[in-house]
Amino acid sequence: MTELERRIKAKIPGEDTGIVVKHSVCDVCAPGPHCGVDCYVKDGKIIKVEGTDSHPTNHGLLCPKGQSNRQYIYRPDRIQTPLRRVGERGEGKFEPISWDEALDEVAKHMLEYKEQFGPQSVAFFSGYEKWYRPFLERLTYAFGSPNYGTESSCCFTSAVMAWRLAAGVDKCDPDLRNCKLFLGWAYSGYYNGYLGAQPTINRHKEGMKVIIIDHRRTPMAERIADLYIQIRPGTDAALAFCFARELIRRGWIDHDYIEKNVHGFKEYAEYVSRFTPEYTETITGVKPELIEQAVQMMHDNMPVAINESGSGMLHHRNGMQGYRAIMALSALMGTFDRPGGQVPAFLTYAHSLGGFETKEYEFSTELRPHIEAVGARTYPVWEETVHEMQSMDLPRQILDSDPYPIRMVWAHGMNYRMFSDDERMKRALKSLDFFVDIDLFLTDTAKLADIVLPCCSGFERSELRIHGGCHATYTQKVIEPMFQSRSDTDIIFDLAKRLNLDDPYITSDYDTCLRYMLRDNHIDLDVLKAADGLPVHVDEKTHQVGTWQFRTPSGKFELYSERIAKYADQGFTPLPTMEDPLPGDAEKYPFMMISGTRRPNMLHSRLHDVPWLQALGTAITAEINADDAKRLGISDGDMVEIYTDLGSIEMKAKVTAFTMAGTINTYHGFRDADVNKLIPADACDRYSGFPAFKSYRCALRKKVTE
Ligand SMILES: Nc1nc2c(c(=O)[nH]1)N[C@H]1C(S)=C(S)[C@@H](COP(=O)(O)OP(=O)(O)OC[C@H]3O[C@@H](n4cnc5c(=O)[nH]c(N)nc54)[C@H](O)[C@@H]3O)O[C@H]1N2
Ligand SMILES: Nc1nc2c(c(=O)[nH]1)N[C@H]1C(S)=C(S)[C@@H](COP(=O)(O)OP(=O)(O)OC[C@H]3O[C@@H](n4cnc5c(=O)[nH]c(N)nc54)[C@H](O)[C@@H]3O)O[C@H]1N2
Ligand SMILES: [Mo]
Repeated sequence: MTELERRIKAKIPGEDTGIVVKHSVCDVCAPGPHCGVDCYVKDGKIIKVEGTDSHPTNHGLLCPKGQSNRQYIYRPDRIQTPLRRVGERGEGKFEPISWDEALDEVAKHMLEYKEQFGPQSVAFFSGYEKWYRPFLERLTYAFGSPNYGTESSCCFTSAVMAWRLAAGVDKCDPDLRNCKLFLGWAYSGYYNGYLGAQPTINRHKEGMKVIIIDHRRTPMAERIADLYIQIRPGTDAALAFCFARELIRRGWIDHDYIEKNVHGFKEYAEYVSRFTPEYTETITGVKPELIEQAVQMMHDNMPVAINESGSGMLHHRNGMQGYRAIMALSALMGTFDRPGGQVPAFLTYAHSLGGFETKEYEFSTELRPHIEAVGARTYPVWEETVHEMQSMDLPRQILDSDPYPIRMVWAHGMNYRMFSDDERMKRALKSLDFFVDIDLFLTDTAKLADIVLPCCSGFERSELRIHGGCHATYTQKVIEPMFQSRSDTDIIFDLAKRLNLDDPYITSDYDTCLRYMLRDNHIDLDVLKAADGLPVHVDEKTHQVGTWQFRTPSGKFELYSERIAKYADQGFTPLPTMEDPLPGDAEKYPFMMISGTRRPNMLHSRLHDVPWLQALGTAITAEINADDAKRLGISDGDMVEIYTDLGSIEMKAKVTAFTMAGTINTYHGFRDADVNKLIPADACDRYSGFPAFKSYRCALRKKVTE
């Protein structure tokens, strides 16, 4: 082997080897930390990826998902050209067509439905991907439809609702650096946010105390919990009420803070007074001694910062109110907007929290028409606080045409298996007059479409990304878009030009729109673009701790929500209250099913077909407590059937001591054992519309094989 061959084999960049390094971000978690990725490119192909050493969020690290980026983007089922359906819906038979043919046909249908049924008959949807959302939202409203909706109708937004109702802020960050106790409510950092896990472990080593509250004994709980509390899923509100009661009873609350900043304290104190430790145990399964210990630890280790969970706390019938109950503790302890407590944060751009504000919201929503959006009537508290369609109600409205028909859906990366009762969603998509899906891969959802459009991956485009700690990147296009794929935003602008829209922005281009959104920031897009795809620090932190002006009707932290009070006649309660998370037939369906717990090597449905990650164990498993398994005669590795009134699925049993007795822990997004077949659409939170993915009654039996 020559020296040059050796250098090429070792993937060493250089003029002689023809290998160049280009900087981008990992687009697997969206939004996520947007970890910096160095792509080694030779002959237009990425031959290696590495974390960017100088990157402020990942400091050179990449998780297994990030490491597998090449296998993800070079999957053999990438869509190569725009496609037009020639077979039955779902059959997967398509003919290749040109971009012009495809977009002309789509625009023709859109304009027809607009003319015949009104612009609201066309809905626009985005799956988990976030980077193009401001543009898609503006397109929807410029077209005249109110029906822009996303995957965020079942992800995290319920927490945003809780915070907007309580304080008028989008979110809060636990102030890890300054707290003495980290209340890790549903905290599983190793599995769903490893970059945040290490600082937590480091702070624990420095003496920060940790309480973890989870129904599963996670590796995180094993490693750092000074106190681990195992709780029945979906019952956290009761525990939070009991903590509140005990703190109030002992006088361990901040009376001055409450007097100045809190609305509804008296009513709240009166409500929580019934949650004695003994009563709370009957709901949560948590022993009074543990509650006692936790409350004492909180008092001894002020200030307390509380973990904020994106789904574990929210995928329950009472998720939003439960979240409010937990966050209320920060108001009682006087730690909201105080060092070591909950620090107010804003969605800066495309669902990322940069620590500074932009004009994204204005750009996205200023053209929103005054027409009732999908879900607005079913979920009035959602409509009150969120201002986009509640997509969980989309299948119902498509099928029932109530209050008006939806004829067409334009979707970016839709995965129908994301929805509860997903067979209903599939029926709804099949019943549409026209359905367009844009994806990298010919997914089962794309197979239902009339027109499928190929988009490119993050490495095949340049785009703005925001990172926590006031950083922004304009990424480098690392390779040319594969086959005929294009970036989602180019597709949006191209469609917009065909729709006769009276909007100079959505008919222009990506950078023009960005300049509009960044117009009052001290961010020069040209400086970002000249930074070789590396992050630039943005010197404009918007919030100083301790200065928060409550954006609520009372001007205070609302334990009693005046905005919910407007809907009291429809049975919504202004105080967070405890509701039974598990109504139904306990004899027939004795188990509680938790679905979609995160795993380090999986991200929803998008990585199931990536070989390296499969090798790390994507086996479809149902985790069952060892005592339950013994009682039912189930051994590790047996096939079991999990069933509800809606259907049944088969999975391999994983018998474990880590899962709580009476619960079954499963994973979502699988073609063959699709857990969302089992959860009816009405098993959801009436406030947020979020499905009860993480607390639904089911039964279990061993599969008998002849
Ligand atoms: N590797 C990986 N990371 C991810 C994702 C992924 O798919 N893969 N998805 C990302 C996305 S979109 C989201 S929304 C977030 C979700 O992030 P989280 O909201 O943190 O969600 P989970 O990991 O499901 O839950 C965290 C912990 O809460 C526990 N839990 C579940 N239900 C309850 C409950 O009722 N009470 C209590 N006390 N604990 C409960 C679970 O056992 C788990 O250990 O993760 C993000 N991170
Ligand atoms: N049972 C159960 N169900 C759940 C959950 C649960 O915990 N349990 N979690 C819920 C939550 S929190 C979430 S976030 C959702 C997951 O939300 P999903 O939308 O189901 O997420 P993905 O599986 O990543 O699917 C998104 C699609 O986008 C495509 N895609 C990737 N990049 C791009 C791009 O740049 N452009 C376009 N146009 N497409 C792209 C992918 O190929 C994929 O087909 O699932 C929800 N459903
Ligand atoms: Mo999510």
